[in-house]
Amino acid sequence: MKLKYLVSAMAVMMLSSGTAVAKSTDLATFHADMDSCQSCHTKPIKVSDSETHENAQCKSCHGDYAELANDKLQFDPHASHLGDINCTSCHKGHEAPKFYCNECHSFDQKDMPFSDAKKKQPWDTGWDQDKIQKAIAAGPRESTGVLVVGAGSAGFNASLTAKKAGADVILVEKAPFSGGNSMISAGGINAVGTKQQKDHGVDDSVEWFIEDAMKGGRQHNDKKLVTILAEKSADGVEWLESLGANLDDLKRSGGARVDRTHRPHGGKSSGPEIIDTLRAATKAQGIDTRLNSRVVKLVVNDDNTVVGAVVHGKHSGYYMIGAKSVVLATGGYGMNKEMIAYYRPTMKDMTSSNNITATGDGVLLAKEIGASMTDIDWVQAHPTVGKDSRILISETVRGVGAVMVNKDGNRFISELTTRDKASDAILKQPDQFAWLIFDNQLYAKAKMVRGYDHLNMLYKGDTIEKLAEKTGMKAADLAKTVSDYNGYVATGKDTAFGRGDMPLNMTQSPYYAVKVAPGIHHTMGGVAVNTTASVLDLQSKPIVGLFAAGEVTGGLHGYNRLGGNAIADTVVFGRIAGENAAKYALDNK
Ligand code: MEZ
Repeated sequence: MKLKYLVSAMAVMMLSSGTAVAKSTDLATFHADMDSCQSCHTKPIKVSDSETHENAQCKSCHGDYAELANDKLQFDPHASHLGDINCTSCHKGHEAPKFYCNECHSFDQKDMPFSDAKKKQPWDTGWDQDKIQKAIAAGPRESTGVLVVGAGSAGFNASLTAKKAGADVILVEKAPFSGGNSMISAGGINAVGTKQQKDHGVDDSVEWFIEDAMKGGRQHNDKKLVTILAEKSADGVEWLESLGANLDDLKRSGGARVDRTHRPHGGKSSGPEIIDTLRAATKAQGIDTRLNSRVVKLVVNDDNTVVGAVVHGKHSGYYMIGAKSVVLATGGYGMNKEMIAYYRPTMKDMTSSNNITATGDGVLLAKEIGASMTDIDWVQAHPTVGKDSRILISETVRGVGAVMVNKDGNRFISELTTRDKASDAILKQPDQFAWLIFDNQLYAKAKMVRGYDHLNMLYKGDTIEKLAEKTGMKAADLAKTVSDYNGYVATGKDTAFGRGDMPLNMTQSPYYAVKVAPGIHHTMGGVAVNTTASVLDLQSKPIVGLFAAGEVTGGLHGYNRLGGNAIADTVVFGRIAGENAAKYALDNK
């Protein structure tokens, strides 16, 4: 019997009878009972913060995720959109397991092995100032050219670029898995002048890209940053493709006048595609990537030049890494309730579509050493987060053709307007929610919709009347909405709300609806940066040795970000930050 089957059989035995292996309340005790500490650990025991050896051991005995996939389960955590992450992210050796899926979903996961294990205090609650000061006083335990903080798309792109430029790189990530918010992004990456646009006959220009982003941001964006984003966006797509990502499909996002959001073919979500690619490239480049490693302080010398950071590692404790330059790629603060309550109190009770990692650490770290902030209180609500959930219903669904109606079944705005306007409009509807409705054509075309179906988020009817019945919409109103909309598709002109792109009519049964409401999605404000991705101080001068990219920064998106510009930001400015951080490190060796 293969070990993987043996173990699941044991887990079932434990759960059903409480016999045989019942005394093992955690994974470590269980393995020690079976064999010895060496079934997981090296001898002598030395656990790296990434728990690399332990995870290799898990996979060598139990198989990799593909082998563990179990299609008999309603929800299979081993075949998730998080990709190939550490087993110990969820199956903690000496602690109670943590079912990370439930940070966003609410799966009824009863049969997780060792779920009765006693909870140990999580390793990274609170920052111990004494230990931070001791680590600084002890001096760097090791040194590198570039230290990148945060392993989402911006951090991976910065690391790969810095390494390519010839610098030594260490990439640290506080979570037990990499990917950040980028990993759960579903929409895609905006770019102008790509081969894909040419192949699809899309006429676009850098000027249009800039105008759309500025209009979306209500002209509050830093135009110099927007111009760089537009000019370098096609390069960004080519770079991801050169690393192995597929971005063949195109769709239109809200606020864009043409199709410029690049996505993987076959309707796959863009985040997992991009992050899996970047993870693999980082590994192939041998970049020292450390999980469970939280940066708790930026270290500066007397003239406020950044000379490294103090890291709190899960197993290695507090230590200082000396670095010629540091790149902050820590993401936004959309999951930090206190920061939301402070900067944007009107949104404090709103759900958030963000990954649990988006806690604003970079803002706090940079502020502490005198960085300036831009637009820090500007927070975007995405109009279509699953009502009463944290699951984003991607803008792609509207881009591919879904129609948005209120609780009675009436349209109230163009589905492709910008997010700020769509969110405001929903909040003015009765009961402050909306339905996205679509038919079987869209279901077949947009693969992600099958994911929502799998999560039981969709209402379904064989006819429009049946759909109205299931959702409580007014049948006559909904029927008129659908009939009017089909008329607009036929004539190519939405005379009601001026929607620009209507790729599908709604004629093919079954019909579907998903209930949505606005949720926190992107924090537009953050650390102030210039065009070289240098972080600026309160006098708007660069803080020497400190760079930043992605959602931790402010200025690029103005008051409201357009869909598809966040991933573009992480790639374009991640690469710029990596390049300049490497240059600085190599020039100051
Ligand atoms: O850029 C985004 O945030 C995006 C495209 C999100 C989405 O609706 O899928």
